Amino acid sequence: MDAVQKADSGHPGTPMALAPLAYVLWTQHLRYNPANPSWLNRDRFVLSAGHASMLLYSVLYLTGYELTLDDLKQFRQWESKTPGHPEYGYAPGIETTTGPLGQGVGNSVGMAVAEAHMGAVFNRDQKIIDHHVYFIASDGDMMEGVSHESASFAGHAKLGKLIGFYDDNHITIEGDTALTFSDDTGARFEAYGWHVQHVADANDLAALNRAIEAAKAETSRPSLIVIRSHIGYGSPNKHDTAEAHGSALGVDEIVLTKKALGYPSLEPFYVAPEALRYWRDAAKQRAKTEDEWKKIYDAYKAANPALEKELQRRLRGDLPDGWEELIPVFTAKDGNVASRAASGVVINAIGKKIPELMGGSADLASSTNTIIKSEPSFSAENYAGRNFHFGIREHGMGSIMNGMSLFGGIIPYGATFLIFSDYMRPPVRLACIMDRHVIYVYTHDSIGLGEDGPTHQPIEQLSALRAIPGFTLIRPADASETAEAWRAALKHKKGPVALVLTRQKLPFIDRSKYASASGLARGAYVLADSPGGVPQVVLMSTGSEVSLILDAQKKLETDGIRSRAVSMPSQELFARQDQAYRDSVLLKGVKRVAIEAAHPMSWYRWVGDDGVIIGLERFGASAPAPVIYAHLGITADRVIESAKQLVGKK
Ligand SMILES: Cc1ncc(C[n+]2csc(CCOP(=O)(O)OP(=O)(O)O)c2C)c(N)n1
Repeated sequence: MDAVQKADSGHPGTPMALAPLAYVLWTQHLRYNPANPSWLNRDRFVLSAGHASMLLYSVLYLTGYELTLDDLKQFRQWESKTPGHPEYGYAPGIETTTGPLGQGVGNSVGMAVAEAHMGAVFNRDQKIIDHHVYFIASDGDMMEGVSHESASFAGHAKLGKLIGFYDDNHITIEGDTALTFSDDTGARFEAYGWHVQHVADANDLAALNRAIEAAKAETSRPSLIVIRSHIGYGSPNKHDTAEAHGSALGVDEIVLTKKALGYPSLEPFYVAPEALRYWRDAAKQRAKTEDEWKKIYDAYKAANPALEKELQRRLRGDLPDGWEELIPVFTAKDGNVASRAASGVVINAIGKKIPELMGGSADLASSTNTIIKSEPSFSAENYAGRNFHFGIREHGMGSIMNGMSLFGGIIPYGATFLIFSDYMRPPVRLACIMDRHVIYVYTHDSIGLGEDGPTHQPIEQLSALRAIPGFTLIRPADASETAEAWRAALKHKKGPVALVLTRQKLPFIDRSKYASASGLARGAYVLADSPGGVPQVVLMSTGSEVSLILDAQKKLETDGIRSRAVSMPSQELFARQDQAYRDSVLLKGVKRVAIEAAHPMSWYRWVGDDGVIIGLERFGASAPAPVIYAHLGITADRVIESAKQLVGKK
């Protein structure tokens, strides 16, 4: 109440209502150690209802994490450890960034997947990975689709270590949930295959305890505990109102509330010393769970030294020695290859050597070429499997991937058609905010997919994804660049990388005549210059349209125009190069033409004021790919025409 009042913004009602739950969890159940917030076998706790952040911050302070009362007084202030919503990396004990409702549920499922997988791979006689993942979800979390997708997957995968609390308080921003929400949430989760319990009174500590004990005892199904609570509990005039959700209670109401609750002082931020001592003592007791675990870990290490080394390598995020030697080299013998097919070859070549590479697709494996052959699938029967079947749940896939990545030791990849990246954009954005090393494989990347038509043909997706801060998009031009794209994606540990790949075959680019595809690492590189001096025009492109600039370059040459062909598979990697390199590729003062079968928005920076962008500002069409390309003017002829105009030859 006091922190929200001081900030004059925030959400007091749910922290007030769920204080008893937090008390029971942190003093009696959670395995954690404030002195070592990131020990491997701690229980994970995710506050999916991220707006209730003050609940988590208060408990982290009370239990003795590195978060002081002064930090609580800095709630929602510039560069404080206590931003409006919990943000990963700001305060110890925050396991993930939450706030967009539903995401925390998906992240929790991902963490439970990782717990199950890493345990199956690394546990021996000693169970070094064996803990629970808890989350708190609000009405909003339960209404959002991503929680449905993730919960459905969790039930199917029988993730027995996952325990969720549903804060059933009947209040959202617009008022009573009766306005919009008639689901029987408990019954819905039962139908997903969860073990569901009800606690009728959020203040009934004994009932909460019993329910948590029963949830822990249930090992073959995830658990949901539906708790009837009253938002703003204790506030004489604001409890059970939407007002208590998202505004400070007001100084007078806080006084009334403290009196009503019998709080020992009216002084803001007062914490009774005996209460603080009680919490800190309880935390010390809980921290013993780490001491016990350390003994198990030491025995494990002594019995399995090589495996323990491997575990630590994975947790550090170091790639195994020698993996790059396995990246395939594509030659003329391979002929014309779709980049999705080349990607499948690369995944299979390197996948065996990189066990932390774990992923799959949203039911499109045969189209996205993302199966590692001869590896088993992750399933309730075999958590050690690495081929992942997310089901047709793109949003859940993105959110689960974030949870897997946050756990550590796993580089998750997830695939779908580029068009359906729209269905998973919220977790993609959060992966960027949290600098997660996750890899997206987005195939069927343009009108080049042909007959499936405009519903499946991405137009604005490339520019929209490129606009997310911290996102790295790579759209390779041929099989060789696809191999380099995987190299870059695995080495790029800070933030997600998307490989954007074609359905259709791409012409072979003869690297004995053109520059090596290793230039991809710098985002853009010169494929070739026309002979005879400084180029008069720079032609640039990505992916399937690179072959068009190479065709155009040849024709321009016969017409006496010198051009430079630049492959720019990643605008983001290129933007991170120094100015000198960028100038050496784009040649300051020389006019530029860019072509990409997508919305032109992201190209303006690169062509300059006097350049030309050949792109698409309309939806595609259902027809064979070459017909669509011709009708929509994504052609070498358009490049030639534009280049001639720019050099004044037309
Ligand atoms: C995806 C998403 N949509 C909308 C919001 C804005 N928002 C924050 S809390 C909330 C709903 C509040 O109701 P509930 O989830 O029951 O939380 P409580 O009132 O119990 O704190 C909304 C719509 C959001 N944070 N995330």
